[in-house]
Amino acid sequence: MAVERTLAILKPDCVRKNLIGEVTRRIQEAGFKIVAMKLTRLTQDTAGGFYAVHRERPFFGELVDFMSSGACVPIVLEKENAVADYRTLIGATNPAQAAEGTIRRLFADSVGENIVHGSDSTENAKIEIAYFFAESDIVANIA
Ligand code: ABT
Ligand code: MG
Repeated sequence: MAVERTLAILKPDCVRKNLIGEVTRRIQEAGFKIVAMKLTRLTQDTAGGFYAVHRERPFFGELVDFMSSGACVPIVLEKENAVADYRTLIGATNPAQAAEGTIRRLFADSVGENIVHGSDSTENAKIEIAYFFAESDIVANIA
């Protein structure tokens, strides 16, 4: 299997609940290597740009309000099969339907406030990583 990168975001609800450490620990224990990470706050514009594919959906306004409501933590993760394995680790979009033991099942309140983001394909991972990080921000080959 190929080594891939994926974009995780610890969303504003994760930061507000003081779960940055807890969620990051679970990600690392699952074998993902952190190769870039920062604390930032999205604006309505940058949150809307990130979720542009959902622009026409009825929940878009709430999604943008939520994602710009506080700080978040974008993280670039590296691992074999990272995109699919990270989606498995976080669980389904709706925490009520997420598998037992997944990050969303454990910590998320609702489909709209679901603790973490994960890229859904390697193509989107590349686009999403570039949305937050320059290639020079990514620390490759750390032990
Ligand atoms: P993200 O990792 O945030 O992209 O979530 P995921 O890929 O699991 O699910 P998608 B479909 O991409 O949802 C994007 C965000 O929109 C919210 N949402 C989605 C709703 O609020 N209501 C809905 O009916 C659906 C389908 C959930 C996601 N994020 N947040 N925050
Ligand atoms: Mg998505």
